[in-house]
Amino acid sequence: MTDLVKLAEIADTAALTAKAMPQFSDTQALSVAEGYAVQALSMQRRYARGDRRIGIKMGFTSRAKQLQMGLSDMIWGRLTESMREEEGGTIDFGRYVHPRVEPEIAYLIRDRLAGNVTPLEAMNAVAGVAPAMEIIDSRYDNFKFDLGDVVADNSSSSGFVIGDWFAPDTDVRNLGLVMSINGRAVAVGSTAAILGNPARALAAAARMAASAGEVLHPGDIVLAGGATAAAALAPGDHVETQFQTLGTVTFNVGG
Ligand code: OOG
Ligand code: MG
Repeated sequence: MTDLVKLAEIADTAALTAKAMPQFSDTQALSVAEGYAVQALSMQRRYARGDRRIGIKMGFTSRAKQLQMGLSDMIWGRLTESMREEEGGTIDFGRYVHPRVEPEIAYLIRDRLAGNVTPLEAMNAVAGVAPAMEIIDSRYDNFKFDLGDVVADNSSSSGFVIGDWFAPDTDVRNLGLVMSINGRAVAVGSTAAILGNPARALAAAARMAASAGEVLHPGDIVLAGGATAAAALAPGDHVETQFQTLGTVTFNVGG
């Protein structure tokens, strides 16, 4: 029998020490359900050290992300306080294994959301929307994994940067965006790449989290998923994403 508690400890240690680990599926395949069980157990270890869950991130909500990673099922992970990086600030490269960045849309929850809701119902429970970037970091060697692996690794959740908050009725269905590193465009796309409308990812977050008995609480953040493929980060990088009508989100990578 697969020792899920042991795998959770391995995943937690890899994230805590920023050291890559072999894929779990190299030795024994994990089902997606087992992956979520490992994720929950490893996050319990993190919370026990004083970190706090502050939201949910969705993954593989765009074709660009699915194609880049070769996986096509939507996944979710837990965001914690310690993953929040300051907009315009400098991230510590040493906290990450092989980080990548991707443009996203963030939602701030105003009213409790649990279970099956429509995108419209989900939008009506929101206090604000913001342009954002997620800093993903697989803890697996070579950033390679199957579905069970990545879910067990908290869906590569590692860091995120959020720009200015806008009113909840701000139209973010189809906004052009350009992500640049050191002034060179590395990804160009639209928020429409996120399930045709990022509000669908918000509804999916409420639904998928509920399958683990979790609800979206007032004050929680939801990341809707990368709109484009992710780009690798290196020490010294300056990262900037311009979002049509929502302004710019930036951060630097420390050496
Ligand atoms: C998995 C996480 C996917 C997204 O926005 O699609 C994700 C990964 O690509 O490492 O965060
Ligand atoms: Mg993402």
